[in-house]
Amino acid sequence: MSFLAKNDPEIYALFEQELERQSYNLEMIASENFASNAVIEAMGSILTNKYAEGYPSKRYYGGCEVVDKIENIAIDRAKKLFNCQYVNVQPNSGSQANQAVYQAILKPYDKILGMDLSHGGHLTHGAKVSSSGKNYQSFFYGVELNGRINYDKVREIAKIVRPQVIVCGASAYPREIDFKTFRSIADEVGAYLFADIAHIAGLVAAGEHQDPFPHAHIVTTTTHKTLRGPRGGIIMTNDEELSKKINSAIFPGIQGGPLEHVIAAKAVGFGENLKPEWKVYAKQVKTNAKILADVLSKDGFDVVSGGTDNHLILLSFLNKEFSGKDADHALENAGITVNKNTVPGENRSPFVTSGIRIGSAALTSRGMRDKEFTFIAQKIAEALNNINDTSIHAKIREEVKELSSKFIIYDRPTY
Ligand code: DSN
Repeated sequence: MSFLAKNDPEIYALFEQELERQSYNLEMIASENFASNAVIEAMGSILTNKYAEGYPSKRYYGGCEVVDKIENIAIDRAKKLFNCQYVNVQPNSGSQANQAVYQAILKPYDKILGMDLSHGGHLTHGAKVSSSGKNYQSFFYGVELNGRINYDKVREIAKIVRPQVIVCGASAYPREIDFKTFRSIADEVGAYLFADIAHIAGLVAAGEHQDPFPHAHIVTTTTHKTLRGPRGGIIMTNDEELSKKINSAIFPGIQGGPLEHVIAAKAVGFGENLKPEWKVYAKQVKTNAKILADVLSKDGFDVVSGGTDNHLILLSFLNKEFSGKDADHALENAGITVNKNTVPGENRSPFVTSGIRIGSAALTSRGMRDKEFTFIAQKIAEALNNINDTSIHAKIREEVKELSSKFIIYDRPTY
């Protein structure tokens, strides 16, 4: 019997419920994935006991000789993976990584130009409700009605705003990000280029997406999305002066003791990303997303931008009677987990929306390929074409369970 089962049956029972949910539903939230047992083991480890404020060889506590080695391995692996010189692996999340970047390079009320949240950007790219929009003046570019960034328009806006930093990278953008063009815009207005590659990092690491280096001055990513590591963030740069400012911004700027157990798990995750199999995985993630786009557009659904270059697709229901919220709910009943999302030309509130975002990374980790993704796309279409028919949703839920049971990811409890 596990320690958890013995010591805390109440929490253990909920872990069992969550394992069941993750095992028998189809997880298609584009920012989620399934970390390996090795990553999970590293995260749930004795390293949680250690205080290590500071950086390797420059700590404020004794007894850091082992965590120093682990943190250095995480740093070295990330450097190799993303082809850069300086990495901070301590950010507890992507949001904290981004907050530290701003703290490193901006003064209060400096100007940020980022992608509008409702066009696929992120809260931390200047949204008014986030500290990035409260501590700094934020301005936005977006996508055209065709769902794509118009780089000429970004240039026009940048020339008017004259920001200190331009943020590129998105949470709900199905197309390749052109870092080179972004850098030319940043250079024209004398701004830093900051690339947040949280969503696409696993593809970048595999050479399946344009590399943000050498174009971006600073790059951040989370480690748990397409990278499939533990929940957390990292910050990268090739500029030594910037790296010093970033390190001070993380500690003592906004964080205290680093989560060395998570840093160990980041190292394990990066180790997996460096293996040749990773390239096969990332390629299949893209293939699977394309299958979703193809099947659903053939079925009459409006796939934003006409397809995808990465791990996600956006469906727009502006031409349908139902909303993103309705679609999210119907698919949830059918055992398929997605999230509602705003779409270009949005005319509903962010709580309702006219679209959904669907990702392929998590199910690809379970080993699902072309045949399964074709089937899943057909089931998504069937559920949406019968948006109010709960008996059809219940039937699909059974079919989803049957498929899922053939691709069990955690064959033994990992908690
Ligand atoms: N919340 C994440 C996403 O779903 O894209 C971004 O931080």
